[in-house]
Amino acid sequence: MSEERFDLTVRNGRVVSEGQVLLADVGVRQGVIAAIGEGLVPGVRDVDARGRWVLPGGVDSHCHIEQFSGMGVMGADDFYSATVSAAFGGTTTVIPFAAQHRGMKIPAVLEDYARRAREKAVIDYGFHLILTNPDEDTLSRDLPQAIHDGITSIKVYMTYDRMKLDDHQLLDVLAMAQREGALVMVHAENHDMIKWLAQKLVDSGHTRPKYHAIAHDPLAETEATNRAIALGRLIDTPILIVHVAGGETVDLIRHARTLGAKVFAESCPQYLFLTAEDLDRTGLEGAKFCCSPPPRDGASQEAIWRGFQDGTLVTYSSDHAPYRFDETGKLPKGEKTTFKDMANGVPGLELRVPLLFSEGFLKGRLDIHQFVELTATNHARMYGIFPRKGVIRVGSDADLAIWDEDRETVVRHEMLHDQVGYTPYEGRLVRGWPTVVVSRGRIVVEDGMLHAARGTGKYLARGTPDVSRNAPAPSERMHERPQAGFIQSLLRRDAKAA
Ligand code: DUC
Ligand code: ZN
Ligand code: ZN
Repeated sequence: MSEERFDLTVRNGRVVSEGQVLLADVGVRQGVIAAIGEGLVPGVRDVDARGRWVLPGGVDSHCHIEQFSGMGVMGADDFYSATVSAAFGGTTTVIPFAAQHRGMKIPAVLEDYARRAREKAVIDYGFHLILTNPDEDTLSRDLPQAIHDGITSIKVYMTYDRMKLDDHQLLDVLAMAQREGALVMVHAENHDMIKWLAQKLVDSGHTRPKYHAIAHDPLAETEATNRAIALGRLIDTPILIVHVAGGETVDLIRHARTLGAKVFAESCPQYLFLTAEDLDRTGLEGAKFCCSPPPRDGASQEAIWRGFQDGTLVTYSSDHAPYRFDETGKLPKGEKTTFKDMANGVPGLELRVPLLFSEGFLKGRLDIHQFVELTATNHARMYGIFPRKGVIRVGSDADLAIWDEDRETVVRHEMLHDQVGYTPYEGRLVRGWPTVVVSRGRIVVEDGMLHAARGTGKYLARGTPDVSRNAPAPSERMHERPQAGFIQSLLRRDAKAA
């Protein structure tokens, strides 16, 4: 072993590394993990992690940062406040969205987000692209170029008037993703069911926040998810269903995977720790809990835990979409705001990992390896940044979070670092907290203090998503679709012509 000093040595921690727990030191040089072992030579900086967990820094692969919503509302956090907030909660990589709204050209959209993030981010980041206009030029030129530049995942919407793609367009996007090696993320809710119900509710004077959960009926989620899975299966292309909320949707995805469908899925803290009852608070308070799909009920929460436990759900993300409780966000029409007017979304970048550490790992619902996969490793694999991110391995970026499992925290918004002004988790007791957070070997947070400057996060040009590790296990229910080969030959012919 080299005797040359490390830049940083993290000593005597319980290091979680690729399915093992090691009582070991981690030595870091030039931002990269250079050694894992006992009795490593000192670092220029030595951090004592005795009695603490040393885990890969979290990767949050679904968050909206400094982004206009489909309704044209800007979120409360910019790339600085969002990434600071993420770092304080043990997350060292974020993958937010560069959002194309109708009429915008993709290269200009990407350039705009890249510039804003470059100036402000304190941790590393990539981008997914939100796609609303899959026309011929976009599919044949702009998207292949974006994918080549490291934007290797694309989010599409099946709902929202100004975002939604129809099934024909979804198939075009899936075929392009297959050709170019990208992953398609799907917001799956049936648009017409929601629109129809919402109109009936408003017409009959039911406008309070709790009716948001009624308009977004669980069946709207299940139907659209089923359809998205069928579209993916039709042309044998993987899809990832984002923000799964309902128990029936989890069951549907599990079933489709037993048939061999390449469907992957994500869920979020709001579907584990909130319910539709939270939307029924006094006055308009329930607006703070409004997101789409909405939180459901206790049975759905249990189904989501089961989905995380058995691998039906592969990533746990925040879907951080921070809208202030005022005219700029949740209450555009003040006291007269109806559930249809409110910006949809909840904050979660900072509390995402602490909530799962407390309620998942420390309460025995997940073991430490499942916890690490769900908060970091699976995101890195699914979005093409593994093994650079999401794992403690020699050669990987030194992105670490040192966790004190005994620390008890009562969540108060004042202790958080976002700009949204409230948290849906106010007053909750959380056990365990990341006391030191390291990004590429730099200590960015230590004992409640920030040590990173604006603009020090780096852009990650991502590689091809690797879905193989999270693919469904072979089962006797899997069956070949006899026509699948013929459909593939049609796609290959199109690819050649392109
Ligand atoms: N729903 C979305 O689709 N995006 C942002 C937040 C939300 O609630
Ligand atoms: Zn969405
Ligand atoms: Zn989202």
